[in-house]
Amino acid sequence: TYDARCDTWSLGITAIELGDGDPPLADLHPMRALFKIPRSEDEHGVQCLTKDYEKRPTVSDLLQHKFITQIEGQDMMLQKQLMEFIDIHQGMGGTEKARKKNFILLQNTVSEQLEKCYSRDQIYIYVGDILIALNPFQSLCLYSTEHSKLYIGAKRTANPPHIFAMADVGYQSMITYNSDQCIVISGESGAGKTESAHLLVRQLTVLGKANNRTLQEKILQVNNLVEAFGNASTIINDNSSRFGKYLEMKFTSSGAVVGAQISEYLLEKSRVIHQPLGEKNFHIFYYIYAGLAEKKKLAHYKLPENKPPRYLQNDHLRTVQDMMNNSFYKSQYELIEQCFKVIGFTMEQLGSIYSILAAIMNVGNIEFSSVATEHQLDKSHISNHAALENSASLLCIQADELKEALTSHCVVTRGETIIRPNTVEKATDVRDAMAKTLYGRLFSWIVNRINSLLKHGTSGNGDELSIGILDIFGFENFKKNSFEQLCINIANEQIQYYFNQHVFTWEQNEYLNEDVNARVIEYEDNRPLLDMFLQKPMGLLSLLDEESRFPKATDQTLIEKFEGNLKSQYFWRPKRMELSFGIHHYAGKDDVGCDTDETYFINRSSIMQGYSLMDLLSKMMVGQPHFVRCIKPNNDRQARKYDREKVLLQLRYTGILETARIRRLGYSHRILFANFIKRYHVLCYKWNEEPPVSPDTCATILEKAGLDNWALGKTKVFLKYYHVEQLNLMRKEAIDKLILIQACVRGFLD
Ligand code: AOV
Ligand code: MG
Repeated sequence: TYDARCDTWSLGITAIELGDGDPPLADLHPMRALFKIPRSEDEHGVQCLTKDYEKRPTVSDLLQHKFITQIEGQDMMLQKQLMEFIDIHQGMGGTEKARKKNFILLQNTVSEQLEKCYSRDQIYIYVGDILIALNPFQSLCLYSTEHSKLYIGAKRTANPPHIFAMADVGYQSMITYNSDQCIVISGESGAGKTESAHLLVRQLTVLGKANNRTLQEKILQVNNLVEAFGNASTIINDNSSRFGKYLEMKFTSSGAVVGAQISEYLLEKSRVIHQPLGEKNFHIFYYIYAGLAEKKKLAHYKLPENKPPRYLQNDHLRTVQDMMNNSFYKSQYELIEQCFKVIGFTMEQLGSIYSILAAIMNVGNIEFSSVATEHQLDKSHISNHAALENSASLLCIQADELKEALTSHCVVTRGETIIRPNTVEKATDVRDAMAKTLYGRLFSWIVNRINSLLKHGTSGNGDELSIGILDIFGFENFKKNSFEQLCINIANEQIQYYFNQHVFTWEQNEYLNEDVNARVIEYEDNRPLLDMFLQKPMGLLSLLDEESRFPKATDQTLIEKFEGNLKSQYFWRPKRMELSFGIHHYAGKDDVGCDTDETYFINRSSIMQGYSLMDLLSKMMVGQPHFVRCIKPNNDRQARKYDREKVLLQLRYTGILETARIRRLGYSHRILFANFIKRYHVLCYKWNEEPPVSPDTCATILEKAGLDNWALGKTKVFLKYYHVEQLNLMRKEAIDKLILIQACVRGFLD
């Protein structure tokens, strides 16, 4: 029977889903979606749909005007819209104009439905098998233990869409297909990726029945801990991720969680030494300042009690007192210390971590002045020795050695090593580079330590399964963008590329290879843009790398190099602005201007060295992906405020609508004949029977199950997600029956 709640859940996709006989009625309610049947008419609408259709109506049903008779007597406007839709739909595959018109109609329908859902605090909506999550910007009662239970092993249509359902899909797929899974969360900055990642981990630990409570607790602390070190307050998001995070939860083949591993990418280290106006340093600095002050340990860690360290001086915190009195920081300090302890860090290790953080802050306070010498005028000299001594002592090194490292450098000429003094400018750069490196290494060390502490439960023989959750920094476009935004946006382009590859290219290739008839969908490929960034030796990053090796390079020479070599429609130079360039990004075709003047691009290229995101993507490609698309309904972080234009733009650039189309036309599950038969033969054969592995056997099972719209390829069965749901439920029933019979027989024999 039709569940009245359904009308708002999936309506967003109704217009797109309309076409083939797809999910059952409970999943969709096409009429109301597309033609806006007023709520007061609901009853009527529901009745006529459920009475006359066991299944969801198809386009041919519509075309036969069945619906028109049903809604006769309702408002004329509705009928007009319906006719219009049919015209457009018939035009599909016909004129470009009709297709476009249809697409815009679909887009508006989706957006309208999202708006309706959002106004009722329904923040999750499915588009095909992709979950859209609208940021509610308020706490909703959606994540209780009861909610968590509701979504365990449940059919998708049984409950409203939810992030917990996504965790369940990943988990069930992992067990069903005995294969690794990954959940890719994307969306712009502040859209809710990190919150979604937390909720997924939480539900997965419940699903993984971590019978070892300690392990469960440890896994739940990981995100909090790494985010204290890798997140910071920006003008967009108070808890903005400044690194990419891939958390893999490890399970046994029967689905018990046994451990977790975390990988970090592209930490924005420059934030340690400099924060844009209105932004802050990484959270941890403020937490430990407040926490250590509370415990009267500032002096022990040689932290100043009067003036905040230079690296923490910004608009928000003018005095140390502000920091020390901040009760939120104090409680976070306690929480983080607790996280460390639960995960298994020793007190000694904690002491070292605090010492290094304190050392970084002291390093930042080291100042230089220039002294005139006989031969060289601009030799640098350390003007505040206390900061030098403090840093050296916290790092357990000699102050003299540290001084030497900061104020001089070695040059090798004709086999001879000569020590040259650093200018004040150079010494300042060395100091900041040291602080950044220290922080970066500390972060990596903590991550490695977490990994070895959480590896414990795994068997180590490689037969465990995993579900990876990818949460990176979202796409950013500020008034002034710098090298960091460039890196962040390139990473987002890579994720979009992966998404496109998966959803469009590979999927369509597989249909082709398997001779499965599915319509080809066109999409906007961002490969040329990625090539412009990543190609060697003429891509933007290679050019940057090359230029930064020239001792005389400046931002000016860099820009000239870009302009001379990047023959791409995606690169442009703004008029009148000497030291800047622009990128036409995939995201909304936004032009992101990058200023180089204040940001010293040349000095920052080291950020790109080492860890690339492409490595991660190739790792992820092995698993079966699931996508969560986070959408930010407004820029003001306000609850219940829905900015249509903003949402439409995000729908457009993330390719959600195209995806919905291909997902509907395509098949999200592809199972080898042998695996399919092994799993589902109980539906029409005896449990100990071994029917031949052939397409015919698969067809027999599927027909017996009463399913249609599936396809058989050369080696695989192609199914839609609801087929799998249905099959799994039927399989469970069949197996339960078997168990019952066996139990009865056993009882009888006993
Ligand atoms: P992001 O991860 O996508 O941004 P977050 O997950 O940090 O975004 O979300 C930003 C803020 O939105 C959070 O701090 C919450 O206040 C709010 N929020 C998001 N999701 C929810 C939810 N489900 N329920 C309640 N509040 C929510 V960035 O990391 O900046 O790209 O780099
Ligand atoms: Mg985040």
